[in-house]
Amino acid sequence: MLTFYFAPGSSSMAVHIALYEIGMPFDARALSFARKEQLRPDYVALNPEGKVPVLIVDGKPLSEVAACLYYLAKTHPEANLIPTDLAGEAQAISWMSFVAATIHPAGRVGGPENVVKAFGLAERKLGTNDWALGAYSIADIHLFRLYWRYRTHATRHLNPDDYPRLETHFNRMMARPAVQRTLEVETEIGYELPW
Ligand SMILES: N[C@@H](CCC(=O)N[C@@H](CS)C(=O)NCC(=O)O)C(=O)O
Repeated sequence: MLTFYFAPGSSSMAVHIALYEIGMPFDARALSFARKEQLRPDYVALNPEGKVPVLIVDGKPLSEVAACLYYLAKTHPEANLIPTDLAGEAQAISWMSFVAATIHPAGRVGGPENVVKAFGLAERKLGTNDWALGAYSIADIHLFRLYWRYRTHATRHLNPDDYPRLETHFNRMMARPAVQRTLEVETEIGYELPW
C-alpha cells in the first residue's frame, strides 16, 4: 500500500485528489505545519526540502506534485488520468511544469500582481477547453489546487470574475467526488497554511 505524506490545503492536495480518483487504498500521514512536523528528522530524511507531498513508492520517497501525479496516472491507466500517446503525455508534463514553475511560486517571486499575471496566462492557455488537455487529466488536478487556493483561501483573493474559464474549470472540478472527498477529509483535519 502507498504511504502518502500531506498537509491539508497545501500542494499535496493535488496528489490526495488523484489518490481518490484511482480509488486504491493508501496510508495517509498528515503533517502539521503549525507544529513544523515537515521539519522532523524522520520526515527530512524522506524529503530533505521538508516539503509535502511525499509518496513512498517501492520503499523510496517520491516528492514533487508533478512526479507523484505522473506516477499515479501511469500505474493506474484504467483511471484515464493521462493521455496514452506520447504527444499527449508531453502536453500533460508541459501543463504541470507550467503550474509548478510559473503559478506556484508566482506570489513568492513577484507578489500579488505576479499571481494575477500567472493566472491570466493559465486562463489564456485553457482557452475554451473544458479540460486542460481536452479530456480530464492530472494537469487539471494540478491547476485546480492552485486556483482553489488563491480563489478560496489566500489572504488576497483573486477576483473570479477576471477568470471566467478557470471559474468554469473550478466548478467542473468541484463536482468530482474525488475533489469533494479530499476537501471533506482535509477540512476535517484543518488547514494550517499561512493564508
Ligand atoms: N515544487 C514542490 C513544492 C512543494 C511545496 O512547496 N510544498 C509546500 C506546501 S504548498 C510545503 O511543503 N511547505 C512546507 C515548508 O515550506 O515548510 C512540488 O511541486 O511538490
